[in-house]
Amino acid sequence: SPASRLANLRRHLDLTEAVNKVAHVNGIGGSMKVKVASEVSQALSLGRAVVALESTIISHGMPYPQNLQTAIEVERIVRENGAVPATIAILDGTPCVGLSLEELERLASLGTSARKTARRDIANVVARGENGATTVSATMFFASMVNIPIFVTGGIGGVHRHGEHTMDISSDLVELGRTPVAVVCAGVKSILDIPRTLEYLETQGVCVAAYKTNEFPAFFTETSGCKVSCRVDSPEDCASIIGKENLLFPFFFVAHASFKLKLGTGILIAVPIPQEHSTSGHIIESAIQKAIKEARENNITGSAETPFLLARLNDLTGGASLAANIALVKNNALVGAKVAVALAEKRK
Ligand code: PSU
Ligand code: MN
Repeated sequence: SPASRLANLRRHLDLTEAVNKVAHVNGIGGSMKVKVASEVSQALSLGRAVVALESTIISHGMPYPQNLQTAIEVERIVRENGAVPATIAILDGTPCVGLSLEELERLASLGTSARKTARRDIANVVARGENGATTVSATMFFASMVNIPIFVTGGIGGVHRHGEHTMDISSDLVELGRTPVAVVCAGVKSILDIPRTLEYLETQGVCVAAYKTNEFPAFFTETSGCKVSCRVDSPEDCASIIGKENLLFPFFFVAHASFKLKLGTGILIAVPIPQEHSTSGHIIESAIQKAIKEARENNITGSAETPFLLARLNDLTGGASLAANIALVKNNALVGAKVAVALAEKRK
């Protein structure tokens, strides 16, 4: 009908305006630019499914060229399942939402010479015009800024072992407590203290949902011995929780706004590694013990610790940990894209 066409057009215009506005946001020293790829801003303006992806996993999480291959594969899986991928990174000081192939290549070959950028580093990297690979916390920040409700990664940061003494708790956990984005991951690695990580997420008010299981997965293995309070069994199930919990697209859902909970927190959707890739879990556990010992002996702490452990783990397992890592990220991309599509369906 003409009325519904008009409503659709208005919705489109409102959102286009909202997305374009994001192009200039107030930052340090006045305003700063955020570059949103046209494919991404178009999908957002039409209310289509978009999946955000982080970039520290590319620069610091995997070696070249597997990092580039994986980044490309993950984007392809997202597309094949009906969503638009938006890899997020800071290039020459400009936060970018959605990277071209050339930009992906650049980031992948920069590797660890790109700066690992968590929330605390964003202003610094932007001010200095540096290249920043965004961690889960910084990626959530930008995804939320442009209204992308869902983000896929491999593993998130957590409470480090002995974190009760060092206070090394990843800013990813605090971000989940204050930014309304759903994060799909394969749990956290046992390089971290998993029970304390879950306690901290509870303190932050974060819903931790395990996908088709009652247990929180431990990245390389399907189980961690820790139960979660929420089990989800389908993409639609995930979408209904995300839709209840967070305010999506306030621009045209004004009438519905009062029915949303507007909790303002993120949601963690933990998807276990596919069974056929989890067999090497026990080999990996002994390598983890060794890598942690080496980190202590070499006094590697703070933001350097996670990249160090990931690289050592890969060496010590003869590449097995990398293969498992790649397999689970791809699986997360599949699930995340389906959740994004289910969310977009709900908005129609
Ligand atoms: N865990 C992984 N792979 C990764 C990371 C964590 O299995 O690449 C990266 C993510 O970008 C995550 C960050 O957000 O490390 C956490 O770092 P830290 O522990 O310094 O907060
Ligand atoms: Mn840390």
